[in-house]
Amino acid sequence: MNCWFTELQTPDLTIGCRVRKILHHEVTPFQRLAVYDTAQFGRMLTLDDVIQTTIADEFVYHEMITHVGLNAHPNPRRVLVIGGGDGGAVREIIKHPSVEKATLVEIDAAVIKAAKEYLPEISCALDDPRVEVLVEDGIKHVKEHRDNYDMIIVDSTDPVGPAVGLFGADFYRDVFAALTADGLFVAQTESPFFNRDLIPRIIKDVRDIFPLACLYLACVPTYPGGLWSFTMGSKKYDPRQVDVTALPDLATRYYSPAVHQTAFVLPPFVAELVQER
Ligand code: SPD
Repeated sequence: MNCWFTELQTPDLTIGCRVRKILHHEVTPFQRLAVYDTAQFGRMLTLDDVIQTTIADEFVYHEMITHVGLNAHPNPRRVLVIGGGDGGAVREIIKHPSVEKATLVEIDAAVIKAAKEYLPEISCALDDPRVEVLVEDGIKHVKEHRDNYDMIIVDSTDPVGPAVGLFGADFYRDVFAALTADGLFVAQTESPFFNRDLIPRIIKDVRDIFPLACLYLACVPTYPGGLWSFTMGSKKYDPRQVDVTALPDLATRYYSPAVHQTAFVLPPFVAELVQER
């Protein structure tokens, strides 16, 4: 079969994956959702023809969006994930024994349903007793929950359509208010190659609101450019000051104590994006 999924990653760049089988396709109230079985990356979930997660490389993204922040906090008990309906972030969060409750707020129930059906390796923790799954708007949720979470993770789609509001200063202010006095948040913040206007704007907004703002990196092969950024805003703890010799063994494949440290080492072309202006 010569069938290809093609994502237009920038107006001038595509990634193509040979498709062995189209497993699912639907139009939800929010977006077009598809699950493909691809030759290179295995099963792959796309939203509006943008790759969200694949069986082959999801561990990089999900480990890095969770453990860096969770290990920067001495006792994260209540954790909120906004987006992330595939369940990958939640699966990683509950590896931390201190976590009493992980709340997932996903706007599109169809993402959760498709992940449970086609991506059980990723969604396997969604029925864990410590996990609460809410189908609602994450922006509204943070507005309505003050001083409630030790960590908030923004596991969003790209900043277009329904996710635009998750990349703005008003939202970061509500995230700040929803965090406890020593809380911190991490958001996926796109490609340092292709989002060179977005990242400095996010860092400035987070710096204006949180005492500490920093950026770290990981390599996600199916995302545009491969090199991916995460931005952290923290009220108290500096993830770069963690004693990595004391970190727990979390059974991870990308994240490790050494990676925790080196993720904050920014190549000069990325460092210039986060410079104070
Ligand atoms: N360019 C796609 C970026 C998608 C980031 N979020 C993915 C969600 C996986 N849980």
